[in-house]
Amino acid sequence: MKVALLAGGVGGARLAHGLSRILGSDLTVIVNTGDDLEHWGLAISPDVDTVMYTLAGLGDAARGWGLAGETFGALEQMRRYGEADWFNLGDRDLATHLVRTKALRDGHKLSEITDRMRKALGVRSRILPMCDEPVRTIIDTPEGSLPFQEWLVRRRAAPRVNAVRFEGSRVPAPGVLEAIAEAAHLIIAPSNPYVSIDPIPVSTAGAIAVSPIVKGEAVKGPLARMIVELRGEAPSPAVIAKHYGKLRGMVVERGDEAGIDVPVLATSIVMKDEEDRARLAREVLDFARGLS
Ligand code: FO1
Repeated sequence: MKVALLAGGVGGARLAHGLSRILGSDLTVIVNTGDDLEHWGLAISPDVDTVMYTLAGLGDAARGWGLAGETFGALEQMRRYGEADWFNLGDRDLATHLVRTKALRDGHKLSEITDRMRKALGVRSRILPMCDEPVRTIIDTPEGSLPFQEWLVRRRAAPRVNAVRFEGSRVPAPGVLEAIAEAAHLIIAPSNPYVSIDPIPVSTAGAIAVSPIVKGEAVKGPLARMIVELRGEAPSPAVIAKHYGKLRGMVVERGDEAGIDVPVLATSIVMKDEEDRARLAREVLDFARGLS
């Protein structure tokens, strides 16, 4: 049974990991690249890397991004040179960005490079960046427009969000539309809808979404505040369901079912460890099968 998963960073990677353990090569993860940036002259794709490292079992579980056991000697040296030190690129993580930057410079596509890298790391599931051409998520704030990572990491998501927009031509990378067409189920990971899923240029109609909101709070990141600032509503899975529209089903935390007008699976959706990831993935797949 083939499955396509739309995913952003940390929450997306955790569900992807659970699904990957069950589905192996039958899973395609379509990953947001709106968070990408150029830093120290290198092409960085944080969400692609978070998914790739997590599926390879190499990710830092506590942080959710970067590699486990990472060191930051290069960052320290860059600081001594007076270079930007607000984005924490680890020493081994740098290898990924060096390989990607060189391959892009040699004319290869981001989707090809990602495929080569995930295979080198022993990842059986396919990881597809949403687009090959650069896309940049821009956060409009009262202090001006900020590229996503500058808003999230450099400014610690402090400036109020007036609007989210995307720069660059959002053409799906080769394989993205085919993977969705071939999939028995399209699943939306518990990622931020505004900055992780909306940038992905595919229809979410007929998808099954896993809520990134639990008991009024975001599982991770600034989503709860963004819902208030962008929509003027209290954060809830119902707001997420309404945002996507035309879902086939929604997976929420027990007790969070109110106001959702599509079939709901209410279970425990916070993924604290690998067992949680595998159990939630199994439940989501069973729910999806039951809806077909
Ligand atoms: N997140 C942070 O909060 N601070 C960082 O310094 C940081 C560095 C970083 C480096 C590589 C990478 O792949 C991810 C990194 N992230 C960092 C995570 C990233 O900013 C976000 O979690 C995602 O873009 C949101 O999905």
